[in-house]
Amino acid sequence: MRAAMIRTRALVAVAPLVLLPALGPVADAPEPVSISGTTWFDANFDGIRQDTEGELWKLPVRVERADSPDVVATGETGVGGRYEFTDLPPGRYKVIIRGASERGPTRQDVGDDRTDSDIDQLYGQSNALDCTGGPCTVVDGGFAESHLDVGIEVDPATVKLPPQGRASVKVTVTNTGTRPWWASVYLPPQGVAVENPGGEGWVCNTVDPRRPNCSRFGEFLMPDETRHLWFDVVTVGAPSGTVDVSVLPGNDDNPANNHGLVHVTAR
Ligand SMILES: [Ca+2]
Ligand SMILES: [Ca+2]
Repeated sequence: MRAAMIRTRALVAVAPLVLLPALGPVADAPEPVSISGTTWFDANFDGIRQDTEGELWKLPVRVERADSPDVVATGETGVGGRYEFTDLPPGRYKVIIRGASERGPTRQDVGDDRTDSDIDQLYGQSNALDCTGGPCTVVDGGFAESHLDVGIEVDPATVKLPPQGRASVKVTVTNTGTRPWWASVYLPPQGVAVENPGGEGWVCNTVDPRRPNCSRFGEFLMPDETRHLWFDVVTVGAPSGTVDVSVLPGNDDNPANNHGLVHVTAR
């Protein structure tokens, strides 16, 4: 049975009528617009609501102006995971839906607009909505279990070098979890040196040669996203050594893949 609709009253007053010159025709007042949607639990994190995936209640929802942080309406989801804001003045808006700490927004806009999620994974925020000419778009929000898992692979994992030799190592960093990750990779060498790290947006710091590290300032590694970086491993006297390439994200749910060890042996 279809659940009853919950109406959430907008907190903003309807814009006043615009008065035209006394002798001219009087314009119609702009029709108020409404924004509605449904929130649901994306159990399989595919960004699509299947019939078996239930609604989420009591999630905070707010409407802001598209081009500013001005909040024009707030509420929460109710029966059936529904929310609706009515009597909004025509304008350009965005919708922000908050999940609980253990759940974050699922993949955005993956397919059929009737069954997918319309908010981004970082902030739970919709794209800008053009509500200037009548009813506005439905904004649905899917939320998935929060799961952080970043993994490292190194290639090659074994390097044979002569004294003063040099070889390039490729590092593959992949986010296989459901949460965006603010990425940092550490490249501490033992018995060898790490030089020239970088690539694909990584900004690397080699000031301390014992602890080179690379980060992606201002850019998250999103779920399913892979980024590579490269560095040179250089023998510096010792016949062998290692580089323990690692990611150290807080609360990684699968730390087993957080390291990629490069073995350097003498040729
Ligand atoms: Ca799903
Ligand atoms: Ca991991």
